[in-house]
Amino acid sequence: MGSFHTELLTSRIRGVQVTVVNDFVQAKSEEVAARIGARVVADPIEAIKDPAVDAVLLATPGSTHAEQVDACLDARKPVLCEKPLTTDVGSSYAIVQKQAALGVELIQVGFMRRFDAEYAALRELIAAGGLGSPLMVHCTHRNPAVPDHFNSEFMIRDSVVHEVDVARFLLDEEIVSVQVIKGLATSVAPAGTSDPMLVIFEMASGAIVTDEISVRTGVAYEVRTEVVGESGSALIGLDQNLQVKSTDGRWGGAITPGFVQRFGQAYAVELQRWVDAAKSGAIDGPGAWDGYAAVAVCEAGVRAVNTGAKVTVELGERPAPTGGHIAPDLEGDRP
Ligand code: ISE
Repeated sequence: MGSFHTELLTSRIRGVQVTVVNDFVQAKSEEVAARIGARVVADPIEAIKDPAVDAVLLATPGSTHAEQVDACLDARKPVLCEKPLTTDVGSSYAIVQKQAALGVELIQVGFMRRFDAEYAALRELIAAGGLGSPLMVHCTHRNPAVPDHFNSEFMIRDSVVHEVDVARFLLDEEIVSVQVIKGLATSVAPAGTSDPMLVIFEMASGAIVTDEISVRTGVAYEVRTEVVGESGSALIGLDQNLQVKSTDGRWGGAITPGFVQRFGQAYAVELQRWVDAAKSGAIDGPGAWDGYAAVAVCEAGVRAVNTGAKVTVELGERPAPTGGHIAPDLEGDRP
């Protein structure tokens, strides 16, 4: 993801220059830096503190996020942190509190689906009352293939986390409990991995969200969401690419192979808006609280997988929004 974002920042995003690259695989950072004319800084905290860095994009392993996001707060630099915010609820909440105490909003979490045109339109429709009160949301999340380390727990933390954020984004309320139903596993899943699973969220209003998560279908990247309201329903993610009808009497269309093809444009919108906001020391997207809530729901989801029980989501108190900005130390000669 780091080199994917670097590529995007360099080729498609206006008003930004990648000045410093860090990766725990040194050869990788050297290769990426050489391609885009950036400098390698071998230590991640030094890279964050580097004077040539005004804002930080973290696509490092989740287990390093707590320390690195903390360093961004200390340096008062806007940070776009790929999910998860951190790998445990305690450190995520500590970050929420630290940011609130600083009176700023510097942390954005990389839930790119919020920047997808279909998800944005669906949220607007719901907010405008176009479906009446939402009662149910049905999500389908299918990946064609994943590596073997994708066990049931990883499927919750890495894949279902997207529907956690989608549910909160679309319905604008918190998830209060999680339940996971494991059925018959596909024969291609490693022993002990429940693939597919049906995950059920209960929202604060009582609305229900279902999520079918399947990560080894061997077919395509399929992400669909249907919202059922009191006065209508709406569906996105039909994957209607080019449809072809030919003289041999056949018709068909291309399927979407992966998340880059499905959400590539959403990533570009996410990065452009983040860069624009970072110039005034702000964010423009899901913040630290959203990242923390997602970690808390996934934690409950993992307990639900392991126990078979319906698990309540416990959230700490939400700090009042500060809306504080930090004027970044932009040098005039950089874009
Ligand atoms: C991956 O990390 C993603 O973010 C993809 O969007 C998701 O479909 C996949 O399941 C995750 O592993």
